[in-house]
Amino acid sequence: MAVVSAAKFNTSISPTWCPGCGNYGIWAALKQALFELNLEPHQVLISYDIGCCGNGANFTRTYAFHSLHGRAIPPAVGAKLGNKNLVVIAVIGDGGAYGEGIQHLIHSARYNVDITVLVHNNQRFSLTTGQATATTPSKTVTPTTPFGEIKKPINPLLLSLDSGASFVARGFANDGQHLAELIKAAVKHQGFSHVDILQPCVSFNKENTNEWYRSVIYKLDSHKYKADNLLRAKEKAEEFEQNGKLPIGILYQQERETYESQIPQLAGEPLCRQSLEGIDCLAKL
Ligand SMILES: Cc1ncc(C[n+]2csc(CCOP(=O)(O)OP(=O)(O)O)c2C)c(N)n1
Ligand code: SF4
Repeated sequence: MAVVSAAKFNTSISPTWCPGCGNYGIWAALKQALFELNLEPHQVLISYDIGCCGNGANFTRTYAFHSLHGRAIPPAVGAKLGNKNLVVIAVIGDGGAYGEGIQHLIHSARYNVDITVLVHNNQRFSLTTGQATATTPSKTVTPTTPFGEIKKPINPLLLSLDSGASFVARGFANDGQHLAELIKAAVKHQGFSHVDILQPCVSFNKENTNEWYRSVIYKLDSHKYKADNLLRAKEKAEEFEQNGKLPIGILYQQERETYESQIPQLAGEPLCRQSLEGIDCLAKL
């Protein structure tokens, strides 16, 4: 019998994340979003980074590519250029997205490739037991910062706004319904979508706990906050630094031509279906 729920995106393998990990909420919201978008597993390609978040590759039934650390975005871009009919998503941690592979976030935002990047932001390199990343707050003690982090954290939403991302949002792992709505909007958006997801890591981040997040998070009211203004979005992105509050929701959305829509060779049939007949690859050598 056909499965007609988000469970159709399950594999036979159960998640191995720590009990209480925020990755469970993100995983459930992602499957719910794909289900509500009426997508079938074969219509979706998820490129996973290395890390706890990347282990979702084993538990989620879609096409999947498990990349190198910090490199989930380039294969996602390649997949989209190769088959524009696929829904393409990159799942990546803050260590990979905002540290080791930060250039890929900046450039694919600038290109406005039509992919969705979901960052599991737990403010630690969690799979390798909790070292500081680029989003770890100053003064935090971790295995690599035993006397407290002395560097200033980066603001990932400001970074992608400044890089030209046409959809920028922030979600919370443990507010599944709200997060599923954000993921749906991000996937539907034609262009580069960046969703930074606040994700409690119960094993290696004892500061940014579920309770702490709930005390500082508030939802953007779409009747009062219009996400069409870059300056306003930047102000929202910086609110935590100003008043200690973390707005979740869509901060910015703008229609802008995608990279692939401007390349004549990508018009018509997806590249992977185009015939190579009559093309002499060595002609100009
Ligand atoms: C090129 C490379 N550098 C470092 C590592 C070691 N490594 C594996 S997982 C990981 C931490 C991942 O942290 P993050 O990207 O934040 O994801 P999380 O585990 O928190 O989900 C590191 C540093 C690696 N596998 N490859
Ligand atoms: S180490 Fe942290 S991020 Fe990794 S599975 Fe455990 S709680 Fe989740």
